[in-house]
Amino acid sequence: MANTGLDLETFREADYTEIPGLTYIPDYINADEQKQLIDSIDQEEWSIDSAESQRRIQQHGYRLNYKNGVLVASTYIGSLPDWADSIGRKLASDRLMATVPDQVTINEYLPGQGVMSHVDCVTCFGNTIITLTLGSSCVMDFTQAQVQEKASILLMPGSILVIKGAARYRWQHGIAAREVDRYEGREIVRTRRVAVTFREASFPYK
Ligand SMILES: O=C(O)CCC(=O)C(=O)O
Repeated sequence: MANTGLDLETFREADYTEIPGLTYIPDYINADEQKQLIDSIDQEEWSIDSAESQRRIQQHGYRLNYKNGVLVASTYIGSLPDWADSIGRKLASDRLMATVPDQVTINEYLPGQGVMSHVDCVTCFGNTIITLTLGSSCVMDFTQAQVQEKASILLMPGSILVIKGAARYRWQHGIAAREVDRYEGREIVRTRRVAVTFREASFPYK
């Protein structure tokens, strides 16, 4: 994929100022590419995340193994699929990520599914986490327990969310398990969402 020549200044202004380090970029991937990406993703093997959530996931690059929520091992499982590598290169050439990401986790959310509030593993991933939304929109919630603050952001299909700095390390992010989101007075019915999260695996877990 070509460098989109993003005007990063524009997006810096569009940062969610209440959460330093969070940048939302709509329409990063166009509708045709989104469809092609979902087709490519569905050709790969899915596995079940955990007995409780039953969410389907894929991991590429490195497979992270968790036991009771704690990272116990990371295994190199090969280079990223071409489509993921191509988006990863675009993220790096758009200067959204310092290096080309080498770990990709894909989460499938059917209506009613979500993900618990969490901070992405600090020791196993680099400073920047980028999540691409395909399929359905959804509302992601950011919470900061110490100051009891909460902010929600609507993620539209084709958008990316860049999470770094305080947004990465001080705030937790999660998605409520529900079928309809309420956002700025509107009700938005969820359909199937496929979220592709790009990360840099970091030593010693490489
Ligand atoms: O669904 C998303 O956009 C984010 C997924 C996520 O937080 C994770 O895989 O750790």
